[in-house]
Amino acid sequence: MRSTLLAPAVVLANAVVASATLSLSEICTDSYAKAALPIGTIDGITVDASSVSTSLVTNFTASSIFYPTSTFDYCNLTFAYSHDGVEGDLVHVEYWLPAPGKFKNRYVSTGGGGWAINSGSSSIPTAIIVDGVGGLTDGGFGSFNTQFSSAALLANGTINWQATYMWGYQAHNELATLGKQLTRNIYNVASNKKIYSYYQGCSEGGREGWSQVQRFPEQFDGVVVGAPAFRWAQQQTNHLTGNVIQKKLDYYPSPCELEKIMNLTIASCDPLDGKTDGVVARSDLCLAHLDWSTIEGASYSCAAAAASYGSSATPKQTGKVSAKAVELVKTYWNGLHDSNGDRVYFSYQPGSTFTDLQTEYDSTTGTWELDISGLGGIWIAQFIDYIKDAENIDSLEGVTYDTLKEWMIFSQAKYGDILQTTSPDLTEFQAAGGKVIHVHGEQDYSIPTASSVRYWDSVRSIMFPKKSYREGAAAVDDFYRLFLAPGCSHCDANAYQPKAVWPQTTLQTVIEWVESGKAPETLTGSGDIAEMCRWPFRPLWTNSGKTFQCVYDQDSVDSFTYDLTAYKLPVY
Ligand SMILES: *[C@@H]1O[C@H](CO)[C@@H](O)[C@H](O)[C@H]1NC(C)=O
Ligand SMILES: *[C@@H]1O[C@H](CO)[C@@H](O)[C@H](O)[C@H]1NC(C)=O
Ligand SMILES: *[C@@H]1O[C@H](CO)[C@@H](O)[C@H](O)[C@H]1NC(C)=O
Ligand SMILES: *[C@@H]1O[C@H](CO)[C@@H](O)[C@H](O)[C@H]1NC(C)=O
Ligand SMILES: [Ca+2]
Repeated sequence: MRSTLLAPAVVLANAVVASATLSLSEICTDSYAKAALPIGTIDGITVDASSVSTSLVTNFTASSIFYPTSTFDYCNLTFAYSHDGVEGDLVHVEYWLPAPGKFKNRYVSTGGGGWAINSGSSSIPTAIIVDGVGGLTDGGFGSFNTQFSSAALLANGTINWQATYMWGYQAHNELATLGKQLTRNIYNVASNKKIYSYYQGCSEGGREGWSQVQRFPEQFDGVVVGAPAFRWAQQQTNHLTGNVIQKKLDYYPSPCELEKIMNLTIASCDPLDGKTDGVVARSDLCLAHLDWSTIEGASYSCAAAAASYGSSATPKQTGKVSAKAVELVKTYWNGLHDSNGDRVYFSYQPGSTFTDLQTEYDSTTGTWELDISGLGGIWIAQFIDYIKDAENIDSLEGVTYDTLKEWMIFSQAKYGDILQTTSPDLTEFQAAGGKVIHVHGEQDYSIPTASSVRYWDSVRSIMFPKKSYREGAAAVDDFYRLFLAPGCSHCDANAYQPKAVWPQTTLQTVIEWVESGKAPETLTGSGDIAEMCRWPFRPLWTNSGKTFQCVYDQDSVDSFTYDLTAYKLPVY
């Protein structure tokens, strides 16, 4: 009797290497890692055991707006795998491991930004900070530093579908599936014990998070997404809208004239939220009540600036804000319409920087000229014109509002199932108990804030079609909460609205929601912006800026809600 009980215990003690009694340096060896590889976890991929590499990093200090500053030790474990039958395929994954004594049964995938599928060592620390294993992938694009845009086309100019699917959603699904099994093996977590899994990412990283929630409802228990670059076909192409308006109006403002308009917009709209603190917390009220008479004709002056990395020298700029500049900005904020006057897309909120309207100084002619947005241009050049490694399109000759609409419709038709990332039916994710916290800066200059509101509203109306707006909103609250961060720019605070704060402990908040059932009513900020309201509630100070409330305001909801009448098919 005794011996039969003892025997398996002994076997277990020998086989199990990891436990809280081991040190970080004991688990951070190539041989320990090799024994823990998630081999056989995913059919059709082969893990290359010889590729394993481990390195112990001590006293690493990580600091970001996305997590509290922290100094810690971790083990950097990397390995490579390939998809069987795909020629030349090699995907590198990197996992950061906390000390066994700190590990709390958590795994956290992290995403990229722009055309990168990972953020190097800047996002992944969030995992160690919550006592979990962190993961990032290179998507199979070549190396951890290779962007998807370098791998998107094959040498003969055809789309690299393998890379495109990896970018769209496949690489992240593999990263997390392998990462969870690796975590279980490394820390010897019993098979009946849950490993909580999380995701955090902003911008493209936000889109990557949604790509998983929409397709793999059981992959993550909690997801933190910021300003997602989803509704891809519209989002990428829309970066060119400002340039096409400039061409149509034949007006190319100096950066100083645009900055002056922004500064005056901020000054004029700051108090509308009930508190004059330099933050435009109610850009909806700004849109409705902006005092243009304070803007047109205002004098501006900016000193000459020397050339610096990434920007050429600019001359001293002085003048008065022109009627043409005002018309340009009004048209820009009104959003893209086709030649029938039907709405194709929407714009950024007033108060944000005019990034898509930036011009370039030509020192030979002494004039400001068209500077085509590379964010929009690269999409058209590579995915519609099939020019390998192109960074932008050469010109906007002959490009009209209708062309932009056609590019959006074509992009959605050709790449929609891979890249659009706006599937609104999250029924299975909700049923699996998943939770999402979604944050978007209200003064985002690169991804319209209304883009996130639109997706939230698509989820509400598709999942709860029989409920009223407010009942539907309450139903969505059960598993998905959207917060607009007052004054914040694109996945960041805001140099022009210094009191704006990006919420820094959102991963901790979603962990509390998942593991302790504490759903966040508001998100924690700091200083004047101590709390951030969840949509559709809106911030409002009363009592001369002394009392803060999150209020329901139908005009505000209407202001963020657009009817995209230019399309026959739904655009979620
Ligand atoms: C890490 O920092 C602490 C405190 O500054 C120091 O005592 C320790 O020696 C450092 N460890 C290593 C390995 O550098
Ligand atoms: C982790 O190790 C891999 C492989 O040696 C290396 O390429 C990568 O840069 C390392 N990551 C960090 C953050 O040091
Ligand atoms: C382009 O190159 C790929 C990879 O070599 C090949 O599979 C494909 O058939 C080529 N397509 C054309 C149109 O040449
Ligand atoms: C706009 O305001 C910032 C301070 O937020 C200031 O540094 C800048 O000079 C102003 N720009 C113009 C054109 O007045
Ligand atoms: Ca304010």
